[in-house]
Amino acid sequence: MEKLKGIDVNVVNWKSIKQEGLDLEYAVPIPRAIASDLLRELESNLEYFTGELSRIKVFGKVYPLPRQQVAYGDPGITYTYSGVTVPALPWPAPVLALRDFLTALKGIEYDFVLVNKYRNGNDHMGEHRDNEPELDPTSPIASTISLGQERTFVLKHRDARKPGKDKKPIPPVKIELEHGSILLMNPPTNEIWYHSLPARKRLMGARINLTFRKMRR
Ligand SMILES: O=C(O)CCC(=O)C(=O)O
Repeated sequence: MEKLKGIDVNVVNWKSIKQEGLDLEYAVPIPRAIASDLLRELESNLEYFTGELSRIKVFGKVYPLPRQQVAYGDPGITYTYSGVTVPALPWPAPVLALRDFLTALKGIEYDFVLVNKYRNGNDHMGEHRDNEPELDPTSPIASTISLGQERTFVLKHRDARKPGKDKKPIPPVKIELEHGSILLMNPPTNEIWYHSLPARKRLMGARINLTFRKMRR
């Protein structure tokens, strides 16, 4: 993806979103036409996990994952999902180009990416935190690149999820993730806030999200 190299990373208009324990940076640095080329290239090159890795276990019952998923990374990196550990697959060229673009933008050297494909508005991701022990705690945990259908990303403070009198009335933070956008979740966001991508039944378009991470080694 040579076109990514032509984007001037010094003029990106970053928006900072801050609250107690929350530190996000959001921008749309990839122009529409380039983002659409990238989406097409990923759609024709990526193959998603099948079998055991395309299912999740909830309270002991197994369900199909409500989205498609695949993981890439440097040699030696493994990925644990629903109790199964697999080696990250070798980087495909368009994904590597996006990783290098992030390094040019923010100077962070990511070594792993989880790719999620939401085929339409029914596909979603439930509330969770990316606080796995193998993640490097000093790097922005996930630098999320969004391509395709715009979807709402919802963050909820951990105290707003507590039951009964411990629950605090902290409103959720909602961000529309646009085609060609990047969201950085800086520490300590992932300790204190949960995030999700709720279903939006009326939306028909597909979205690919790439969440880059740096593993502790
Ligand atoms: O699709 C998204 O923007 C959310 C991805 C996400 O939460 C994750 O990969 O942990």
